[in-house]
Amino acid sequence: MKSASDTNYPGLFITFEGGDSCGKSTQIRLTHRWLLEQGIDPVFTREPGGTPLGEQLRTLIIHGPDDVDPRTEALLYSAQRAYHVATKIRPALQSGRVVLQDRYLDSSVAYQGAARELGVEEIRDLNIWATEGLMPNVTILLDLDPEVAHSRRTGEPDRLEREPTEFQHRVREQYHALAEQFPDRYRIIDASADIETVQADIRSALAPFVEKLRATATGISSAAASSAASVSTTHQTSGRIMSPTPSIFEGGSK
Ligand code: ATM
Repeated sequence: MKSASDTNYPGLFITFEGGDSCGKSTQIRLTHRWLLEQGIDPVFTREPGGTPLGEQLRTLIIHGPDDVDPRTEALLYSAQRAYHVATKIRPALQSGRVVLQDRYLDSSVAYQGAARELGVEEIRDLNIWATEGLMPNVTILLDLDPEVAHSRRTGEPDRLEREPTEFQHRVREQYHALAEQFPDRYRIIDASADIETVQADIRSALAPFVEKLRATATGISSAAASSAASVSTTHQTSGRIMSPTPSIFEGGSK
């Protein structure tokens, strides 16, 4: 078992969190584009999902039967996460890649631990076991009042979106508690602003991490695409290996 909070890897692990309909998918895509423009080619992935097995579990969890009980749900989330970490996230971080991820362990703490009332500590411990303690370097929290989020929602609600607004309030409160507990890791972004403002705030929050990456990894090209053309093999710099091959969305489409 690795330590309870493992950030001891050469890569950079960025996660996005937030309640339903907070604009997360749009913002993470814009962030992906920005990173590519910076010459950083991230592994772009998501939970639930991120692997073929994870995507199958995603369908089962989100669109599965209504009688899936909270403990089963929590175990399915942690199972897909264990596999995702073991086969994709940890190897990428160990090889020096940047991982840009839509939701991680904190989603389980907020949704299953707090909102489903299974216990924040129990769910945290379950997921630390599942991931051997692998933690992000930075977590972007897109913070939005659940009432505002509800008014933004379009289309048929899925199983979790059918939960009452009270459920979403518990999710939000738990995210705030996590942000307070881990101020070094969390960056709270006001998601009620327009898309451009939210994206600008995210970029400002991530800029120091990108700067640090630049400082330790020489040879990052101005664009990942030109990197692909100009570098024939992966190159290691100060413990970070920047892949020369730009990946598109490696976690399946949303
Ligand atoms: P996205 O819509 O952000 O892809 O997330 C799918 C749902 O999965 C989301 N709720 N809704 N609707 C949050 C939920 N979820 C959990 O409940 N626990 C978890 O660990 C994860 C990763 C997601």
